[in-house]
Amino acid sequence: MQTSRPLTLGEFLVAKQSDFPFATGELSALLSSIRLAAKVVNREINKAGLADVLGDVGNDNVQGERQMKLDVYANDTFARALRSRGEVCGMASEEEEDFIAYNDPIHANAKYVVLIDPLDGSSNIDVNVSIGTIFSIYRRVTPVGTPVQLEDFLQPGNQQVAAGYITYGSSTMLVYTTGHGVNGFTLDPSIGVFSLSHPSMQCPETGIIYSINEGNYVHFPEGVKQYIKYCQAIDVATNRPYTSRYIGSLVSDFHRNLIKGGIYIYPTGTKSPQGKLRLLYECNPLAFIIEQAGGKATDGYRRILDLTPSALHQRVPFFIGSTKMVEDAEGFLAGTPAP
Ligand code: P6P
Repeated sequence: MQTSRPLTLGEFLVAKQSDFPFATGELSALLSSIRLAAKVVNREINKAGLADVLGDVGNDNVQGERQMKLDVYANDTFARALRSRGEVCGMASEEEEDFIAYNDPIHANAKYVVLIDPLDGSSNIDVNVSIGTIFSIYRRVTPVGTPVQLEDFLQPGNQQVAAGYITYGSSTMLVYTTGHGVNGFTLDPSIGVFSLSHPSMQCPETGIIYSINEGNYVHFPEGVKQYIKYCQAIDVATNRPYTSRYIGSLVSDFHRNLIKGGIYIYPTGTKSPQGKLRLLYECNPLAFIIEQAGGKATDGYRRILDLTPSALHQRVPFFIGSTKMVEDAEGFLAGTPAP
């Protein structure tokens, strides 16, 4: 008896390959390598309390942030998975100061580069709060067959070929877009398969959840302070006060807001004069996803995907989520409060 079951990620990749008339299967193979790495990292995270993978490695990464054992493990796992296929000529990671070039003969004719935050929110690992991986994929802009260059990585987000994230939460999900909508796949650990669980994801145009670290309130720009007070004001006509939800794990806060509607804000502040989040491997991929799901992502003034990167680890202020909520916040930043 044929029992109906959701498409697996592998079946979905093959079915959607026709979205790319000149597809040769390379992007599908690249996404399959990310799928494999996600399963391997998921396994380590799920036994974090038991295996010797908790805690830090005793040094800081290029960001000056304490490097957790699982940060290093995730970085190495994704780097190995990407290197093991011939589709990627280089990788840039939050955990690596410079990009990694795959200049050997196998990768010389590869046409994609990958930028990745292998394990975002890793400070939450030791307290069993959900964390995530974020990835961004571009076609190289330098000639195929030559060594990959920094300019292959410093492309505006509107040039992304694909972007996605894995959230290691109550269940493990892989969510991605190739510019033809957003689809979510949930890992069935009993058979080690990602199955289509959230087809054609759409972000509600507005919502009642705002996500921001209010502990930094005194450091926020005046417009952000006004927006927070707007969220907290009583107005039944606009469903306020809103609900404050801040996990401290970008992927988790983003994923909840994508599904339920909401806004995530990491603005400038004295501790983070440019903002905290990185344009290339956090903001751009999530901005691609949210726009494909009908939402919006800006730096408070400009579309994230149109920003021209100047450095691998460049930070930008980040306003992302339901279109109306982002526009309300922009209104306060522009000095004109939302109606
Ligand atoms: P704060 C984790 O370090 C991260 O990059 C995001 O996952 C998270 O949303 C944010 O930083 C939390 O930063 O300053 O509020 O602790």
